[in-house]
Amino acid sequence: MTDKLQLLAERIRAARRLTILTGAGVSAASGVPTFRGQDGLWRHYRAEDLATPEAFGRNPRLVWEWYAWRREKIAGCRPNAAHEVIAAWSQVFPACRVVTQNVDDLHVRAGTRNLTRIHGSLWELSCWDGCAKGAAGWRDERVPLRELPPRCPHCGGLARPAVVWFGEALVGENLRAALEATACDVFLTIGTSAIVYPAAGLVHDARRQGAFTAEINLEATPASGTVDLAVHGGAEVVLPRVAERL
Ligand code: BV8
Repeated sequence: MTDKLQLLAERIRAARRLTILTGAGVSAASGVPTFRGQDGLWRHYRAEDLATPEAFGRNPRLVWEWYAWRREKIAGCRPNAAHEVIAAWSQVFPACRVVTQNVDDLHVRAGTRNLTRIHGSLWELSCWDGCAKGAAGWRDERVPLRELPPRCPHCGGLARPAVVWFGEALVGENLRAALEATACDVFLTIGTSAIVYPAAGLVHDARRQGAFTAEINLEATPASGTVDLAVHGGAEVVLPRVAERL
């Protein structure tokens, strides 16, 4: 492991452009449940039953009960050492870009710069009925939410979580930023099962452009066979150990 950490530190130190893709595993040490792990969110629910516009259209209250529960759980969570190292690198490296699939905003709370939240945020809502003012979305950090489902403050219609559901396109500017970030010298994919696209395709795009690619995860994923370096360990343990070698 130590040799791998030393190699990764050397690659990061020599990099001009560093891109970091994160998934739920980066927030696991903060107490935020992952999706597909042993105690994951999807074990109690089927993604298709909750994280799709069809599911919301069928039963907005059920979907909101799930998101309200996640908001309450995440409200009590704090950024962990993995978030802190990534935030520090985003402030120190002039060309460090962070692309997260996470909707918990813990990277935001850790002070991460050049951050693209490609699946949106649990702390932002938008108008399900698509009214002009509500379509852009608004921040709502109330815990608990007094009424379920919450209403759009602009038109009184249904509000939805401003996240990207399965079958929904990513917001154009976020997808563009994520794709641009694959033009880099070092691409780290950290704490993601590498199953959800287009996020899972980014490491392949980076490799095709000549980036040194590395994965930090507790277990092997579909990306493990692609990356130049696979480090098995918790992000909250590995990242500080790499940082101390820089
Ligand atoms: C789209 C909602 C097109 C918010 C989520 C090819 C190309 C394009 C699309 C597709 C494609 N193939 C299939 C699709 C469709 C689909 C998809 O990818 N399906 C999968 C299931 C096969 N993709 C989409 O629908 C996307 N939309 O492409 O639209 C389009 C174009 C035009 C017009 C219309 C449509 C939208 C995808 C976004 C879906 N929304 N969530 C929410 O409620 O959260 S996805 C959900 O999974 C989360 O957002 C999460 O971010 C994401 C990925 O999960 P992970 O973060 O990886 O978490 P997971 O639990 O799976 O894994 C955790 C990992 O951490 C594990 O590996 C574990 O070992 C590790 N770990 C745990 N602890 C630690 C750790 N690692 C390190 N340290 C630790 N301590």
